[in-house]
Amino acid sequence: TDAAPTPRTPFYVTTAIAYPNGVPHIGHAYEYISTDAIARFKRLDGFDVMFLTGTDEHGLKMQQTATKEGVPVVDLARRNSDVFQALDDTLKISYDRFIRTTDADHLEASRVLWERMQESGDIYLDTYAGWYSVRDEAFYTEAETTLAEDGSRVATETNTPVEWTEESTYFFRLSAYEDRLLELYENQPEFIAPATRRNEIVSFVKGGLKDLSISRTTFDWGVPVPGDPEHVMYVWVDALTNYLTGAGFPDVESERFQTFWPANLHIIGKDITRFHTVYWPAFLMSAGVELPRRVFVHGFLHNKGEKMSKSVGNVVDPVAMVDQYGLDAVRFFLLREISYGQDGSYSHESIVTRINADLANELGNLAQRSLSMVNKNCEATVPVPGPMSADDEALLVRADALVDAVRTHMDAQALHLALEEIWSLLGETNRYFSAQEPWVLRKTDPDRMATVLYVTIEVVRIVAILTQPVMPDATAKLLDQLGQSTDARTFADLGTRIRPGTALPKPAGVFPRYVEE
Ligand code: ME8
Repeated sequence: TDAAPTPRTPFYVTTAIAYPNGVPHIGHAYEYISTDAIARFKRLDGFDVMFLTGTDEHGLKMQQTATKEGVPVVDLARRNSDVFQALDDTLKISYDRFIRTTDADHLEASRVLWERMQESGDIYLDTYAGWYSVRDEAFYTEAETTLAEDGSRVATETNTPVEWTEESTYFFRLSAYEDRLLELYENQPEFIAPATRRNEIVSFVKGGLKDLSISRTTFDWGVPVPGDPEHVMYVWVDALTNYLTGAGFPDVESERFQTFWPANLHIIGKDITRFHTVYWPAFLMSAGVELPRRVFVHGFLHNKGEKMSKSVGNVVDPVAMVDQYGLDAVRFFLLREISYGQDGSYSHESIVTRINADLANELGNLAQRSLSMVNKNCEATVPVPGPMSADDEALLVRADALVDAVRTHMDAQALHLALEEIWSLLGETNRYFSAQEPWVLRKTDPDRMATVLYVTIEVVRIVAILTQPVMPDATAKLLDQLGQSTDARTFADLGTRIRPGTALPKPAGVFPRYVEE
């Protein structure tokens, strides 16, 4: 009888859900690409991955944009949500579900979460009087605002306009969670990463927490408050709940919830750290739901170092970027160039440099040169290697150690270091290839040439397998050219060597140089 297959370890990863009040920009694309690389990496590493992304459709910002555009808010949400989903498809984002907060199961999840917080005695009715930024969908105390020169008031941190708001709302007893939150940051230091973000949040919470207004009565575009439909939930309450909806909440007995909750990783941008690392764990503690394991905060992308803004006119359309440079190049550039967790900058020049130096030269050339030599001189099959020299052995030992090094970086969300590690091996392999001069060996020692080519294409195979999460298309082509069937491309396949005698198709360049028009 067959042994029962070992169950794969689940891994639940999410992106923030974007406001579809406009179309996506490159910052959104960056978040989706980076999270997708993490999800793909985990799948190739044998995990049972669930990857959730989507759109955050309620709230005043959506309502006001719709009014300004003269369209019903449901239509605005649908139209732009579709654009976000189309972007995901263009970027080959391998999500398992694209959630919309107007989905029926999400309304149900939000209702139940609210009821559970209410049952805990953490929700009470009062009057909110304070400042509100529609752009940030956030409440600010007067101390968190500044008077601008023209006499208008803005949120100091985000420089967005705030308006005075006074209405009857429900409050969440956030102040009661101060100690428990600090305990969480203390006992589970990996809950917030990078550490700089963690430190910021710890000092914010130590500064004292005020109860949070969690409903609105002056507009109705939101999830109705259970038992009091004059109120809609504050958009962040229902937005954060999307992560639970994706796991099947409120059906906590379901296989999905049992498998995937708590989420392993929430990926978010730096402007929404407080919502995810203060409000969200407090809501879950109140509702008696287990907390996610980790929130990783990525930085902001700047165009040539300048903040993107519609008024400056430097908002880059990610689809145009993909049209210009190609998808794999854009994905590679963003993940290799920017230290994940810090702000980063992009420019035409820096993208072209990465394409030509890292992709076309270091990887493309090496693959093309070694594979064409195999094609011409080894009857287009993987050659049989002879005895290994010390150089051969050293290179293969290093290549075999790569997966562990890369995994360590990926588990810390150091995506840039994972790629740096891979490219450092490529540098070494290029030096090996030049030093061994297989094109000379072709005449002087064909057996030795066969060994050098074998070692080189074996390293290219290892690199291609490990780079799939970042460049799914180009690596698929490369693995085709290496004669690797589609079921021999996981990290488990790094444990065996490329098989001599494997027939190889005629190679063709996979990483073209970028040539200026
Ligand atoms: O905040 N660079 O939606 P959003 C990098 N609906 N990332 C950026 C960026 C930039 N220039 N600008 C924005 C929201 N982002 C909420 C989220 S989650 C329960 C609700 C990131 O459309 C931003 O930090 O304003 C966030 O992670 C994501 O894009 C969506 O931003």
